[in-house]
Amino acid sequence: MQTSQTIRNDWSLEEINAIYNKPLLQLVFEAAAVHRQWHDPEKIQVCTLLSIKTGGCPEDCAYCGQAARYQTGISVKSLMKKEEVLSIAARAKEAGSSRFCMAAAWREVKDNRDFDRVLEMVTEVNAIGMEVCCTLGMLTEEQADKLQKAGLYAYNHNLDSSKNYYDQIINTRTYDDRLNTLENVRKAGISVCCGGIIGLGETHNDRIAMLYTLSNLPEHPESVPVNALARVPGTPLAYLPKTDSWEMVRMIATARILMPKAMVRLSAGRAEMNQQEQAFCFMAGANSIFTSESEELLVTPNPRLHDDFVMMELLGLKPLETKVEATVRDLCEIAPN
Ligand code: SAM
Ligand code: DTB
Ligand code: SF4
Repeated sequence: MQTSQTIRNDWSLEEINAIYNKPLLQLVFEAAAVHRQWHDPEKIQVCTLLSIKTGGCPEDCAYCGQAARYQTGISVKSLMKKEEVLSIAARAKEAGSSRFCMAAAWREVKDNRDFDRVLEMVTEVNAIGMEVCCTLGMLTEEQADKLQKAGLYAYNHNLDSSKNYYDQIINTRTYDDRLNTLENVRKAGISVCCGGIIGLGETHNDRIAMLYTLSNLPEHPESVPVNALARVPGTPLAYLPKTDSWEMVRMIATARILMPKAMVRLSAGRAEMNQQEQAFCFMAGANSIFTSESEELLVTPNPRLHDDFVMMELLGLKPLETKVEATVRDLCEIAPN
């Protein structure tokens, strides 16, 4: 039985392998116990995700609907206006979201007027009292510093897969580039959001190796998104089978045991899960979800906000740390049916 009174950064591959391969219900039971030691199991962090710059990305990430080189039929959009972003953030806050994550289909941040605009967005979303998160690609130390000074709370940059499998998925940058960006984010004093994707054709050992890298970082990420591949027609991975939800449950439970303090986020893949499958993920230690006003995560479908609130009400889950004095029932009314 795993109990975790302490945070460990010295997990061995053998230990992680043993946890990951436990009989599923025993694994969920142990993860649920760890979850209760470190978190309020009735609370879920609702993060609103917004694509502030969509498509046309020069990278070759084989899963991604926004890579310019794949014919995915999405409409490319340049960087949104600050005012538009702010009004979406304000509505998200009113609807009970405590974190606002702005995503851009960039390989890396460039020191130009677009970055200046993002810095202003960060400052102003922060000013309305939300945790501001960005995911903008690779960052230098100086850029991370600027974001921190502007009021950025967290930065999302995923490992995506294991170091070994990585080059089957992305060739336009390296695993070390990713680790370097994560280091720059840490050095700037920004909270780290870092996880990965399952269902890319990787083996169980690749998943274990990714969890090994994550859980042995000098400091665990404060937030760990676990994504199931959202299969986008036109991408090289479009024909892979749907990820079985039990695989998500196993991955989430293992992440919860290894990184007890982190927020573990049930991320891409929810659109293809029913309430029961998502409930099992929450039981296994997931305590955060992405929602969006547009019913799309970035360019793939995501559950409707109203349906998420209905699910939360049904499961007895409340949004974490919302400054709005609202019950989930009120929120169901805010999000139109
Ligand atoms: N362009 C930036 C970058 O790649 O760092 C930020 C946005 S990107 C959409 C952020 C993360 O979303 C990726 O690293 C990947 O883990 C995840 N992601 C992207 N497309 C996905 C898909 N089709 N299915 C599951 N996860 C996906
Ligand atoms: C993360 O780990 N998952 C989110 C967020 N970070 C930016 C994005 C998932 C994207 C899913 C596919 C899409 O809609 O493009
Ligand atoms: Fe570009 Fe990010 Fe998509 Fe990769 S995941 S293609 S870097 S938007």
